[in-house]
Amino acid sequence: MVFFALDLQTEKPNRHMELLEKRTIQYDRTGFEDKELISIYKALLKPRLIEEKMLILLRQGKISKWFSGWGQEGISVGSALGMKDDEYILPMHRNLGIFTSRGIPLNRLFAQFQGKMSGFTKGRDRSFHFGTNEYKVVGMISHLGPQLGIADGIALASNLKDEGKATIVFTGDGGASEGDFHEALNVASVWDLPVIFAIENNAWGLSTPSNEQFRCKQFIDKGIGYGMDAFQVDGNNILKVISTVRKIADSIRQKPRPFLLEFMTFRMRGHEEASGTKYYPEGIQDEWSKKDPVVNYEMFLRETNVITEADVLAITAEIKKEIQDGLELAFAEGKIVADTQTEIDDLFAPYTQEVIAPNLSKVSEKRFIDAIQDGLRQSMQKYPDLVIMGQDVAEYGGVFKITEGFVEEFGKARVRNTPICESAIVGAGLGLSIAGMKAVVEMQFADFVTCGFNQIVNNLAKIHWRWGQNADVVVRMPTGAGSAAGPFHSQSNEAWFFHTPGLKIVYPAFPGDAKGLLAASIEDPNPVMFFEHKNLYRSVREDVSDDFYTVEIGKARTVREGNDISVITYGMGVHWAIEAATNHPDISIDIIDLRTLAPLDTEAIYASVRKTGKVIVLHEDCLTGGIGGELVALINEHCWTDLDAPVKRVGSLDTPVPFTNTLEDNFLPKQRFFEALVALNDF
Ligand SMILES: Cc1ncc(C[n+]2csc(CCOP(=O)(O)OP(=O)(O)O)c2C)c(N)n1
Repeated sequence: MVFFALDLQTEKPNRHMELLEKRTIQYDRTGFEDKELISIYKALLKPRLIEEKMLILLRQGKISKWFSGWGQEGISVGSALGMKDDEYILPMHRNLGIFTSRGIPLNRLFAQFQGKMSGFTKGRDRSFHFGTNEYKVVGMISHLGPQLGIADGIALASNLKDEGKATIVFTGDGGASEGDFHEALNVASVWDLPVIFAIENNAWGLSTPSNEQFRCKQFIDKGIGYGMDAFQVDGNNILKVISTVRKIADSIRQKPRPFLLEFMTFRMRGHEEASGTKYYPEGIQDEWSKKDPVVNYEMFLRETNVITEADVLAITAEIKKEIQDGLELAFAEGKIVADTQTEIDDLFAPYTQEVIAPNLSKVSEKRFIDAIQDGLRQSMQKYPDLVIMGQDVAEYGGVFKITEGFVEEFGKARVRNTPICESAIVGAGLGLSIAGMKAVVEMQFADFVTCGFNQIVNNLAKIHWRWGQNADVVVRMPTGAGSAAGPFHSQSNEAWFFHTPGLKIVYPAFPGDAKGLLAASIEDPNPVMFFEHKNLYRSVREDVSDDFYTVEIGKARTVREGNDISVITYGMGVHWAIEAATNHPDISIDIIDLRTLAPLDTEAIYASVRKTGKVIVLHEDCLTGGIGGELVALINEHCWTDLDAPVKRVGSLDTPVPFTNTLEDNFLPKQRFFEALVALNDF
């Protein structure tokens, strides 16, 4: 039994006293000078020694959790050394060796593990869940698979800027079961993206063995299905890993395309330390310990006289000192003191919008849809780094024809038809942002956002708060009912995102606002969900400035002044309110069009309520859990002494959106709103 080279209780004996009797990994050192072989050894040994130390600290209760990479270091270190320093690596939870090989100072790494300020997430996220542009590392979120789509975006940026850079992204064999894996590989293949999809096949996903996870014999077989080349290598052979990654990266830098790279390996310890390894068959750890990547490599270097026993001891001592120094610094650092304002401020990348006023001497009548097209086109002209991605958006012009003619003007590289892969595409949008570009992602219908939901609420929304990376992505959401399109082409789902901190939500009701707010959303470096009611596309028109301009995000607008009742609403609700005001000239209605749901213009709401004392909060979304509930709560908290009647909430029925128009009319709140208005006026 050799796999515990270290006695975790006593910290003795040192692992170097327990080398294998016989080396089991064969190395080909062609092309590697002695000097490089030694520096590889140092890089390989470092994560092992860190892990030894972490396991001790864990047992001493000094750290709370540890995900082991023991036995898989060859993959992490070899991959990092195989890539160029200015190329992105997207690691997973067992890839300590990537972080160390990229030269991240250990005190910062340990501070990150301990939730200290000099880590990378201001104590907001744990372990390897962080990224750093300085070291070109984009860490994972717990959901595993979403990493893969982000790599697509980073690689797309390389192609668009003709940089000739490769990107490598990791997944485990278990994570490869997620839909994100399929989507990301598919997109990379169709778009010829220079991504190495590295699968660490360690045969277990937590406690689930491969035969309960997938039925393919080996992952490289999947390459054929995706139309990409695939290699399988012994992940425990560091030199093989380095030379393979180098070869593939070199090739895809010259001729961009994706590769699937399957690393065969084994996870020697539990999924995380607390979960143990009882499910492993008897003897399997002993068997794999003979293939230990660190011990074998060290034996090879000693057998070939590249290093001596004395070198090993000196190198070990040097790394241990570095670890100790790093730990001392991290432990000496005080705990983070919570500051609520900082926590809230860091949700978004700092940005002060400079509103560009419309040139009113040059206007023309535009439908809602024309205005959106205008805002999008002029933004494409203004920002050469802006990319539009969506299904059928290229030559076809999108199902609503908003991007008609865009390919001719901007080319197919920037107006990209996507496969039906919402998750990978939103992820790719984030990848573009990481690489310094801007993205507009069009959902063909807002309903389909469910397939990209995770990327939006967990990646776009949280990434700035977690590690300071902005997500410069606008997701366009053709939304709403009223055209007998049934339950899956009609939903209002803004409330899902309203509940998620870190997203801006814009929802215009008029062409002029739609154009200026879309342009403003694209200018904003933060993620924006941009809702466009489909039934407004061709039904409302007004004079709109022809030149580029923006409208302030976070500012409501009083559409009509009144003194009897406030109607606080947005989107289609604004038009119902105008209709009601026209039909009831006897009721003086103050109509507030919120225009932006997040951030919310609470002052405009309160000012209206204080004026009228009677309020209807109206939205097309279902009543329960809709944004109206939140608005009512705010009004009650802040304006209760001004109220002359209970605040009324009106929304759609709490059912899915029905297809046939009699049912749909019954579902929508318009009629109930008219009745509520009269009742409230009589109150
Ligand atoms: C979407 C999602 N489902 C489940 C989990 C819980 N989980 C975390 S790691 C893991 C196993 C992953 O296995 P694999 O991808 O093979 O990587 P390994 O841990 O073996 O390196 C599971 C089930 C998760 N983090 N995310």
